Amino acid sequence: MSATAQNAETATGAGEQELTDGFNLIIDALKLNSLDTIYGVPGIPITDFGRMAQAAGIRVISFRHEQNAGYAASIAGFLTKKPGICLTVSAPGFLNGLTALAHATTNCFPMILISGSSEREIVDLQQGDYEEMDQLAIAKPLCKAAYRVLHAQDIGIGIARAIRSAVSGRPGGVYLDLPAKLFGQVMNAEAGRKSLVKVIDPAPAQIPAPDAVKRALDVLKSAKKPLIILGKGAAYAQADDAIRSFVEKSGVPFLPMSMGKGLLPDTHPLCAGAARSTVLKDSDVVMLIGARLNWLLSHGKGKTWGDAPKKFIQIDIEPREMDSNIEIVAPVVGDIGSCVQALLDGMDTKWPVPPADWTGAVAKKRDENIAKMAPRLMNNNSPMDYHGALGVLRTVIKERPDAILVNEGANTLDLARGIIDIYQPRKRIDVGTWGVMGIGMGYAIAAAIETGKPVLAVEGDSAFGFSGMEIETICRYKLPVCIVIFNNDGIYRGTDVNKAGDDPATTVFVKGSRYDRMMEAFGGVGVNATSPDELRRAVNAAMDSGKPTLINAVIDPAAGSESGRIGNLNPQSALKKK
Ligand code: OXT
Ligand code: ADP
Ligand code: MG
Repeated sequence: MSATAQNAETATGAGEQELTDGFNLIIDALKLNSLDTIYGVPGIPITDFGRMAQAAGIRVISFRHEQNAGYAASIAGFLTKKPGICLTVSAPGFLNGLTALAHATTNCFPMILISGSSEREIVDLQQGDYEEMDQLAIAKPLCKAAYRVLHAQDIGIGIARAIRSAVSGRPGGVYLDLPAKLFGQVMNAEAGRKSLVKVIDPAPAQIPAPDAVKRALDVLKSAKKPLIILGKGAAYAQADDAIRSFVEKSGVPFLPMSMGKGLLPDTHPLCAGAARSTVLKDSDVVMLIGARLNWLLSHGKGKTWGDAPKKFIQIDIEPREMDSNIEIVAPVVGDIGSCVQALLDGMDTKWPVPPADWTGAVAKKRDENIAKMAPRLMNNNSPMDYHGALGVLRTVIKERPDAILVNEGANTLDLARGIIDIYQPRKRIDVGTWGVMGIGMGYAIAAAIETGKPVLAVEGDSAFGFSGMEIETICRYKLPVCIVIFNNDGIYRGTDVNKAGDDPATTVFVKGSRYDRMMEAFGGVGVNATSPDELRRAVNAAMDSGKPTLINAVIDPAAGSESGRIGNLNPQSALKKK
């Protein structure tokens, strides 16, 4: 039964017209568009809305902080290609959700932040309403689109616009402002039903121009040392079979970006993940599929890319992405599914495999790097180092390739990215384009809710702190999430000393903290693991049982390096006192 019909039973008396209101119309509009999960934090003016949505069959996941609910919504968008919905109260709740909305936009994830707000008349005259703030104006520069609905009859259109804006073209974050008064506005139920919009074909296929496809194939065919880079846009596109066929048919080595891992398994013979520096430097033609030439790819220039001339082919839905950093000789604008299919269709049966000296050199470098790493992953040191602990987790994922890996931290992130092989698409989710700390628990919750698969969250102790309170949410909803905290007593390392006074150094935490005990406070399983063997036993038990578990993995405080693998980005003062 629709929420409107349910409500109508109470609103209709003999001879009265059937009525609906803002609450019910929003719920009906979401359901009509199969938006069946909301991540949020209740409070004025949306408390009753959350209750009513839950009663109407929408899954409403209540968090402890809006930022985490927002990150959950953002990754739900990435995993499902439907906009993730985050619901917040006005001003402070809205602002807490805004970081995640900006994050979704930056990462090209579809998300809608729906926030209650104060009354326009009072806000615009700045008369000091409860939680007064001009939220629409603040959200606008941080998202793809922002809308406000003032009248109940516009709710259907408002939500339709928000959905279409979030998922069409380059996906992103959308803000929807719903002033408190809107929720209670009453209107005729039949007119209300008619005002709702089911969005038809919200993300229409964008077919690439045949000329552009031919140009791209010609450039690729001419290459002596070709490389394909698969980014998180390729993972988002859910064109998994076409992408795999294209890579295999072309015979070109591929380099997955962090969240592009698993589109083809990291163990695939064409995977060049373990020969990253070599392929970036030595390749002559690079085809980017759903990856931007931003800082993560050194903007396509500089010593990372070597001195030899290089040609770039780029496949992206956003035309303005082309030439953003350097010249793209073969831009292919369209959705990745359509583009890759067109490329496949355009490859004749006699497509030449790349020269064997190139593919052989890539494979040799990759195998050398993997062999060099292998013994380090097998150590059983206590306290653990990153390699010993990650060697264990690598096996856990190998044995459970459908589990989702959430990963944040600095060393914990950078080393896990290289060491833990991923075997299926969209199974690794992490800090993304901003390298942001705090996505951990929100991502873990949404991954479990949206996919029903077990989740392994590998967290630096600092990273975990940004969203740690949500372990209560994980226990409350009984989610199959196993959190492993790489506890090295601090940010990057736990060894810094403040020589100027009694305060601790800026990068260190309480030594020997027992994060596992936090989990026990909420009825979850907490384990303190001091060796790889203990870690293996604890993670396997958690993944097998599906019980919410937090493992405090004790890591040598001296094991990490400043900022992990991006220490080069830290500015240094020439005047700093030693
Ligand atoms: O080819 P070469 O020889 O170069 O070798 C490469 C690969 O070929 C090889 N490789 C392999 N070898 C063998 N086997 C296998 N399987 C294999 N796979 C790969 O390994 C090397 C490296 O490969 P990789 O990683 O692919 O290559 P590289 O060169 O590193 O790639 C470059 C990048 C840029 C693409 C990559 O480094 C990358 O993706 N980096 C992302 C980095 C990032 O986003 N970091 C997070 C931000 S750091 C910092 O900002 C932090 N803060 C500040 C802060 C943030 N971020 N947010 C907020 C809201 N507030 C504050 C904080 C607070 S981090 C942080 C907390 C840190 O402390 P924690 O306690 O949480 O964590 P710990 O550090 O553990 O203590
Ligand atoms: P990574 O960080 O993995 O390198 P980026 O976030 O930089 O990936 O790039 C993702 C790119 O994918 C963006 O430029 C975005 O426009 C593009 N994109 C996202 N979805 C699609 C799609 N369905 N079709 C084509 N391009 C897409
Ligand atoms: Mg740490």
